[in-house]
Amino acid sequence: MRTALCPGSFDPITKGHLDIILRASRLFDRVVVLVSVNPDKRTAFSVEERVELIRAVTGDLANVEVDAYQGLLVDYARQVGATASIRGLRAVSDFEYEFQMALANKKLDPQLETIFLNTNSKYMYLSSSLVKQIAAFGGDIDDFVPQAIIEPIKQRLSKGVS
Ligand code: COD
Repeated sequence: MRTALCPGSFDPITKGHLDIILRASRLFDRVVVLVSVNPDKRTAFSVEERVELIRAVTGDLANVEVDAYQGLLVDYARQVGATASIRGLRAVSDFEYEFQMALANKKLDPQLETIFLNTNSKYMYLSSSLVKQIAAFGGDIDDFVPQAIIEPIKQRLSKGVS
């Protein structure tokens, strides 16, 4: 059985993330969406909230699981027998960061491959930060996050982004 990870902050999950998860689920037998710690980001949603939001929109994908982990990605990958980490690439601006991370992970564990899926052109501009900013100012996020989580996100962020 081939297992892949879709790691990220998912603060919160967007339609861009979901598109990558969906496509990964067609390529691998089992996909674990992993809420991980990015030390460079201060998150608005707790780990539990992010996991819950992802579960709410991936429940219909039979081979997709959601988990959270506080350590190194390579350690989690070994624990669950994952052979690939799937990352989404939006624009050239993503590349340097993604490339650095892929090379570091390869150094830490040569068995773990990083696979890049290009963004769906519909979601090229989309990021969690954009969603948080628009929702915090009462804007319409319907085009940016899946239907099932629009209200929870709006309610949570209407009091302002931390
Ligand atoms: N279209 C397509 N892909 C997208 C879109 C979009 N609109 N928006 C985001 N994505 C992609 C991102 O490019 C990324 O690949 C993925 O979705 C998740 O994005 P984020 O922003 O939620 O996640 P990041 O980049 O903050 O995740 C970084 C990790 C948390 C995975 C990283 O810091 C990590 O692995 N942490 C664990 C500790 C570790 O092992 N560190 C060493 C790494 S070298």
